[in-house]
Amino acid sequence: MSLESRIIEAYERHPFKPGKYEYGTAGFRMKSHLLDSIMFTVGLLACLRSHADNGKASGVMITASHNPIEDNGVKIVNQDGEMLPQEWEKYAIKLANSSNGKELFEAFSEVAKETGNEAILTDKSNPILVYIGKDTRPSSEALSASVIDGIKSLPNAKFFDFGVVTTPQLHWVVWRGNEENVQKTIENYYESTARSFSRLLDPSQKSTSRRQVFVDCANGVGGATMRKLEPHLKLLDITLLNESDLSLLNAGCGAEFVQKSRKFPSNFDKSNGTVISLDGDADRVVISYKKKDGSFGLLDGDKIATLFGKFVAELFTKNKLDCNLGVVQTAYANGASTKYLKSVLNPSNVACVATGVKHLHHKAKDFDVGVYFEANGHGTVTFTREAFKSVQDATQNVSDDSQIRLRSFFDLINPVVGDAICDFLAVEAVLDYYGWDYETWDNELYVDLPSVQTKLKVKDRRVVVTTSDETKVTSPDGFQNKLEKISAAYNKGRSFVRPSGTEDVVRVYAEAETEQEAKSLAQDVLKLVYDDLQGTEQPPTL
Ligand code: G16
Repeated sequence: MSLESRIIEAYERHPFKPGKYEYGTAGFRMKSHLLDSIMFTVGLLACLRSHADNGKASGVMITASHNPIEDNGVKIVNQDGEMLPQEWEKYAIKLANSSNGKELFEAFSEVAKETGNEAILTDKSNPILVYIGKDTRPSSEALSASVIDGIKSLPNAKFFDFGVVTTPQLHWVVWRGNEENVQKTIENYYESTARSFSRLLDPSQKSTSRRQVFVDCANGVGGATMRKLEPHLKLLDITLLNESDLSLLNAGCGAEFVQKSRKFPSNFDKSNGTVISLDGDADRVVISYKKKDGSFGLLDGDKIATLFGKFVAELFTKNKLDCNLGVVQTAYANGASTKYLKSVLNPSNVACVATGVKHLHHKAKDFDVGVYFEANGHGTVTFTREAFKSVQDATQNVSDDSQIRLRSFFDLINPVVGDAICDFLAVEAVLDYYGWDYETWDNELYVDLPSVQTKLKVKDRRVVVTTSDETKVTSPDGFQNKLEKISAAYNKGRSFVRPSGTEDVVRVYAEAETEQEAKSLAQDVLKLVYDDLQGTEQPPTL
């Protein structure tokens, strides 16, 4: 059978649902019943990525992360373990919007030709390999089967199904497997993570004491991973919360809930002090704790970025290593964190880009070592091969703890994608290094300006157009002026609005000198959004 007939026949089993599908902030994401045909086309595109790299594995992760249970989504993992290159997103969109098999085959052929992969259309000997992972949502199994159907329509394509894994685990096996030219197992991920963590926390390997931690798994896929990793983490005494009740996925728990609502996750007894919250697919982490005065404290992505930045800068200096260190944030970064970073780094090494880890990751790679975090806890540390080599060279004849720590930090961090588990383990070890508790960490570097994040449904969120760093609205006309006037009425007032890339809402951010002012500013901006952007629900009362 010709390739054309194979694709047409197989695509018939995955009927296209009319719509206009976009590869958004985090891939394709929507109500799960709309995704069947899209998954099939993603299988094809992942094959093209692998083909473009002589059969190195690409990856497909099925998850909708922080979204509600009825949603699902898919992200394509590049052969280097990072996200799909942005210049390929238009190809993903083109395939996903093909309304029948003939159109899909034509689109596939055009993309193959345009990307120099014409041989995939005729030659059956070129190797193609795709790794697949999925979260625990009820719709994920069938959607994963649709991806596999897409892959199977190419006669020589092979795939390996890793089953239920976190998003960062799938990125890790793609990255490390291709780098070392062997297929990695998820067991390798556990061993490597636990080994580097134990050396980072306890370089002399003499400790017998265990740090107590509570981990809120958002009832997402991180629960299963933490359960398997836990026996390897001998220096931690871990209690898992919200581990696997799918009916409560991301509901009242998890990083998104804790960061946006400024509340402890459900099932956490605050007399225990501190809780680490993962999001639904374990690529984000925030920490909440009870302050000495009894109030709620949040340690978000900005706090993690500044902690990691400080640690790396100091250990590089201590080990006499030179490094161009940069930190990348988004408009959501608390103004106080940006001010602090600009005071300790060259201000041009503190960048602000649009929301979406793909933008931060890309920018971070401009630096030898790039620390990037969204305030919502999504982030990691990237480093060049040269920077990693200089760390390896400097720590070859390991003679002191700081050398072991520096090396272990770079071994633990997952440089290809934000990994909530590696990030929180690194936080635990770095805090131990400084001898800080969570509250000391919170107050030591800078104190957050009070801020509020909220959202509103409007008639069409796409009418909102912003500047590339999302700090200002450029359309509709006059909206930005009104926003600035409202913000100027508050001490240290700053606010912005942007259309979400993962939900059908406009997001609102506001910060000001006091909590009261931040809330009031957010309330005023919500009203402006409601009035000027045709809100379709009443603004929440903050
Ligand atoms: C995704 C993206 C993040 C982004 C978040 C919210 O996270 O990967 O970079 O911050 O959505 O995006 P938006 O405000 O555009 O809806 P996740 O964890 O849901 O994959």
